[in-house]
Amino acid sequence: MRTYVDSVIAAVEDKNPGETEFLQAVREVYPCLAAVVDARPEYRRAKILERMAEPERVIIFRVPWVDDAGEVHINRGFRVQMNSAIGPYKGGLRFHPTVYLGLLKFLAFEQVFKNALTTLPIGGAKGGSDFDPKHRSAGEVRRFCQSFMTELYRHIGQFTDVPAGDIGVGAREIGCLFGQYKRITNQFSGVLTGKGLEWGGSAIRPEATGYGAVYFAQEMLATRRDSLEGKTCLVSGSGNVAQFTVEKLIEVGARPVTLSDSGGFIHDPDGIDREKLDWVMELKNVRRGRIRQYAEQFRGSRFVPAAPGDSNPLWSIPADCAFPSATQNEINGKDAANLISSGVAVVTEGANMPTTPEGAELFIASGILYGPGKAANAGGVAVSCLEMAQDSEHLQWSREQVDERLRSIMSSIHSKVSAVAAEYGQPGNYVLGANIAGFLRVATAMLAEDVL
Ligand code: NDP
Ligand code: 2IT
Repeated sequence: MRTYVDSVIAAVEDKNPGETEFLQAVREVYPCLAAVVDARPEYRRAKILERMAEPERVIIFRVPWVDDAGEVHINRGFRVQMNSAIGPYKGGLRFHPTVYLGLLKFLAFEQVFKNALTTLPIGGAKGGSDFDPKHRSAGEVRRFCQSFMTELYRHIGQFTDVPAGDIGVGAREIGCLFGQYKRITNQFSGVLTGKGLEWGGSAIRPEATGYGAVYFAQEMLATRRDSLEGKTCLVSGSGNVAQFTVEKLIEVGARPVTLSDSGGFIHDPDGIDREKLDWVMELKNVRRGRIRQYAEQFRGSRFVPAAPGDSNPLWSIPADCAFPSATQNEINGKDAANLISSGVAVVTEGANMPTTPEGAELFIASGILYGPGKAANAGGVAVSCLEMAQDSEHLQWSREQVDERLRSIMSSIHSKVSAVAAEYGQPGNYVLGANIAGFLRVATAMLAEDVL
């Protein structure tokens, strides 16, 4: 028999054809909510599930800019303002050629639940552009960012919508975007997070997603009286999240052995130590090079180029823990099976939805510790909200203060998600716990605000 949740999902599918990742995210979250909506008819009457799958507002705009050779380019800009029930819209901007509406709707949808889990007052949004910053000069990136903000500025604000970084948007891009916002509005406000320390940023914001993912893994391991010390860890990506995941792993005595980018991955069985990580940070953040150069630099490591196939050999390397930190759907069913059979006991998602539905099902069924992105990578947006708090009071907190709050937020997320999973009869199922806990907070606010 078709259930109420099935019929909501079918309606979302009908209404959003071709939005593959958005539909994947809805199909992952909504079945977890069946018991909740069955027990609480008021959610069904108010059509909370139907509303949550429809963005409050989507802005799509033209972004014209001129390259170094004088050629005009037209990109498409987006902001998906998904849900403001518990706070101003909040979520990153992604600049990547794969960006389209369906991708940003998935990210905005996930962000709503994630932000609710942080315990802080932030709604959910995501935005970006199909602009590819790779191989573009600093001047081209600046001109693109200025053009992008020249339209976006009228839709955002410190009490309305506060964007931040995501793939392809780091400190350099946030700087250009902030400079243009200030120039147009004549306001120095907390309209963006991820700002530099000297101009309204927060300590630990660059580190927060990676550190938070490691803190979440520690919380999960602690339930089995275990720790990260001495554990071999697979990390994918080599951008913001991957770099600070590796930094924290080194600090807690674990042994990260891989990093990747879209060209392939490196495996360093001796472990990526502090000195090697500093080299990677310089390579990626200053020289903007490729991860394959690592294998030319450090003896004993090897580079495996990305190749089409039914699995990624990165996930077949024997290890104790995996921290996928590159992009969506980077672990498929076969990869998940390989990870489980080679003995991985912990998977902590630094990226958003890095595991396909088949992979996630295998992780859950296997009983390993599996921390889904909306819980495990919430440290980034949580510290973004702490940046908003500091901007509002025109003060700056110390590194120690912010790190302490980040630890305590990750611990609260872990306790809440565990408790809710147990309450709904599936102890240890962090996917179920995260989806229900995030939903309950937003749904309660939506009912109370009663916007009809
Ligand atoms: P960066 O742009 O700093 O790094 C992204 C990394 O992932 C790069 O190494 C990039 O390689 C690789 N990558 C990106 N797309 C692909 C792809 N299609 N195939 C293979 N590799 C790819 O981004 P972040 O580190 O900020 O983001 C990584 C993940 O973490 C994303 O899923 C993001 O949504 C998520 N996240 C980020 C947060 C943040 O605070 N920044 C917070 C929470 C989640 P290449 O350079 O070759 O493209
Ligand atoms: O996916 C995410 O949580 C982010 N890219 C960070 C969002 C933010 O507003 O800090």
